[in-house]
Amino acid sequence: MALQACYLPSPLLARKEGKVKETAFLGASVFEHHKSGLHVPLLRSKRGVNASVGVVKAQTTAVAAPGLNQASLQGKKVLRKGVVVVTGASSGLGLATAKALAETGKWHVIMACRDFLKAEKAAQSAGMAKESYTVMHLDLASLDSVRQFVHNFRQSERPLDVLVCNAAIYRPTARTPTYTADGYEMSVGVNHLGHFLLANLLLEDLKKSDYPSRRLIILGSITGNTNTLAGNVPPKAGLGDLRGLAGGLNGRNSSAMIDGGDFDGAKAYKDSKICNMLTMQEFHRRFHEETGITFASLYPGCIATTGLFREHIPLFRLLFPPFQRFITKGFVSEEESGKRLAQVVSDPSLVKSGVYWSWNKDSASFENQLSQEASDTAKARKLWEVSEKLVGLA
Ligand code: NDP
Ligand code: PMR
Repeated sequence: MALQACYLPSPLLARKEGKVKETAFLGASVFEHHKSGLHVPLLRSKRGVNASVGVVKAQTTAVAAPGLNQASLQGKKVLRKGVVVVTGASSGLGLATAKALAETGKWHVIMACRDFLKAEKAAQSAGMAKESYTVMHLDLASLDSVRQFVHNFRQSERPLDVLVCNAAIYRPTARTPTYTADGYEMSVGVNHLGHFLLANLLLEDLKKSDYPSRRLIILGSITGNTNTLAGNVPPKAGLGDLRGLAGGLNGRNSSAMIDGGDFDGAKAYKDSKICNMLTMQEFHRRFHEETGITFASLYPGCIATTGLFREHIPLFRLLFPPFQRFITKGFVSEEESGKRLAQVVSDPSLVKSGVYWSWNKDSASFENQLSQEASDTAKARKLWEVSEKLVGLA
């Protein structure tokens, strides 16, 4: 039987190993071995925790748990790194966040990306240390791929402490819809439905984590909130009564737009962001009290230089950064936005659940107000129920 050394969840440590004490230090777990010379890591079988540590020790070779370094194995104090999955970490905000977290030395980043090679190269050119990240394949445009990712992640036997649903596509110049492998309009399929399935499946893994603060973060945006100037730039976001989504969002027997209207690529993106913000709040209502998991969304600022605008016309890509930098003053660099999202992942002061975070001009975080539609509880429930059906959870 293949066995791997790993950390037991803290309640198990307390129960099975009277000599081990856990304390929380700077958002990470510190395991202190009280008896000197206790260097042998605890062991767990592939199928679960092995109760008989002594027997197992005699039969197996210990293998360092993923995310553990040699120094921590040899020392008396062992600090477990947090494990965070970041979708779309191959560019822009996701990459900057992965880099910011990796640089702290306290996080192992699972870069969940559709293009393995691009992600690997991005991590290298960002200067991320090899042992600070793992690239795993995830194509949110395929529900099979989402399920496969979850399977592969579980095979890795890493715990899951934080999930960041960051990946997105924006198709402002598309005249006709494109579709995911499952037949859903691409922007909503990738940005909302793929993440909806991923987050629901990985909720089980977050529940099992012994990390002091477990979080599920879903990116929102100002352009999905019609209580802002940016949110009033046409086409405005709006889900209507969800008739297009309920009809299958497939452009054949239903519209490719959530509200049942004519296809508009820019609106589809903004609609998907409303879905992201409603989903976060519905997760909070359904699971926060029971699990203690923090659910959060955010607007990281206008990161006008990222690949999100790759399909926009060249003139837009030229003028958008100076427009945001000098006119609206909403511009934020990729590096700064990465620090903001990294804060939502790990800062002990941002632990409140159900919050949509934003930052002021001095880069101080605050709890922002969502638009009426983006905080509509009845719509959030309906969106959840329809989405469950579309991704095969109900
Ligand atoms: P980028 O285009 O730079 O990053 C998007 C990431 O998503 C890329 O890594 C991309 O992969 C990935 N992705 C796209 N499609 C898929 C898919 N099918 N499966 C898996 N991954 C996929 O954009 P940003 O960094 O700007 O956007 C990140 C998040 O920030 C988004 O949720 C966006 O809505 C949000 N946001 C951005 C703002 C901005 O001003 N830029 C403002 C507010 C919110 P690949 O590299 O392979 O293309
Ligand atoms: Mg906007 C007043 C402030 C402000 C801010 C913070 C943004 C953010 N935008 C603002 C204002 C305006 N924008 C105004 C006044 C205009 C009309 C000239 C304008 C236009 C505009 C366009 C055409 N803005 C855009 C676009 C896009 O294609 C981007 C978009 O909607 O992507 C979905 C966009 C954005 N503006 C923002 C932000 C953050 C975006 C990008 C993406 C996003 O919401 O994720």
